[in-house]
Amino acid sequence: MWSAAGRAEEVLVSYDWSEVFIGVDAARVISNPEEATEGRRGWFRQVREGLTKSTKALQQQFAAILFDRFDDELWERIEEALIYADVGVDTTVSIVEQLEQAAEAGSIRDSRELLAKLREIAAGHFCAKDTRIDVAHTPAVILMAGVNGTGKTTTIGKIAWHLRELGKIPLLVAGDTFRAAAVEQLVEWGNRVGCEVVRHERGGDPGAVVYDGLVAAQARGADVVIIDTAGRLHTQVNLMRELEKVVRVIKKLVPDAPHETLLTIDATTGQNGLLQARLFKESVDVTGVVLTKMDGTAKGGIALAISHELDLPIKLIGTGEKMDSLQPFDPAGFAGLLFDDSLVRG
Ligand SMILES: Nc1nc2c(ncn2[C@@H]2O[C@H](COP(=O)(O)OP(=O)(O)O)[C@@H](O)[C@H]2O)c(=O)[nH]1
Ligand SMILES: [Mg+2]
Repeated sequence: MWSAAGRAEEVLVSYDWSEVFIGVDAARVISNPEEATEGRRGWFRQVREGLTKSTKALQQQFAAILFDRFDDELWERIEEALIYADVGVDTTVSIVEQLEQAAEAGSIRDSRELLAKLREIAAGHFCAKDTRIDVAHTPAVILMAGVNGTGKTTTIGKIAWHLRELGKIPLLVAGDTFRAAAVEQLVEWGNRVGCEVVRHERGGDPGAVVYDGLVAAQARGADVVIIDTAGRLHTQVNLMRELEKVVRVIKKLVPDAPHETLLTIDATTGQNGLLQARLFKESVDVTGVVLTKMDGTAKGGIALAISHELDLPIKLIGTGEKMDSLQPFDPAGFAGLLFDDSLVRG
């Protein structure tokens, strides 16, 4: 799907949104070819832009490092820089250990080679599971989970838009019945994308609306059902029970579903996002993470911590509030941009 190598400027990225999904026929892509080309170029530019704050912060950290000797002080400085970027202690220690071993083995001679090795090792720390989204079912069911404000509803709108572009018929289910505004927001996205939204009155039972949504999808031949859920954090236990109940309702109608349970994590919350992911993982079978608000954080390293420490693939990253501010995730491409050559001079 991707090829990414060497210096950031040389990273070759080619992708097609039909390759982001399992079960989407590339021949059905309805965007015009010029737009598709723009999309390919767009990944590199958008993710780099999204990582601007992270890169700047890392540049400052790396500027203070002298690369004249590969000694303990150097490894400590690099460790500090990675932890500062929210790569997480465990992941940082593992990466720097491998870097040290590579240096001892004589495969790193200067700062540029060190950075190239860092990119390679970091990319290898991302969870190796499939980053694609499985919609190869009729209907395919995607459950969206995550704490309030992390970007569930927005991400649903963005995914639905891409699916529509690819000729699929999405149907959205307003399972966050707790907040009236949440239902309105989903309905608005449905209007923008041009797809149906199944909703109940505010305060209703999420299980009931999910049930109705799946029945409607089957009756009307929708291809992909995307279910929004509530994310109240102050009632953690209730929230998890509610999610588990939603999953049980889904299984009654579509036994092998949900085919994807995507967890949205707000990248600006740093290590807190890691704690949230742990909690959700205990209750539901999370198949992947959508890391949102990448554009608003200097802590882009959190992507590594989440993926490595929780063994969860990051499937998408949010780089803004617009319809097309959603990007597929590529471990090598991402590591290439996070640790690009601007971190060292000369
Ligand atoms: N900058 C930025 N804002 C985002 C992104 N994703 C979501 N948002 C914004 O974050 C806020 C909360 O998003 P929402 O989808 O309502 O979160 P939910 O409560 O989990 O459904 C909204 O103002 C969104 O526009 C992103 O990738 N980047
Ligand atoms: Mg919402």
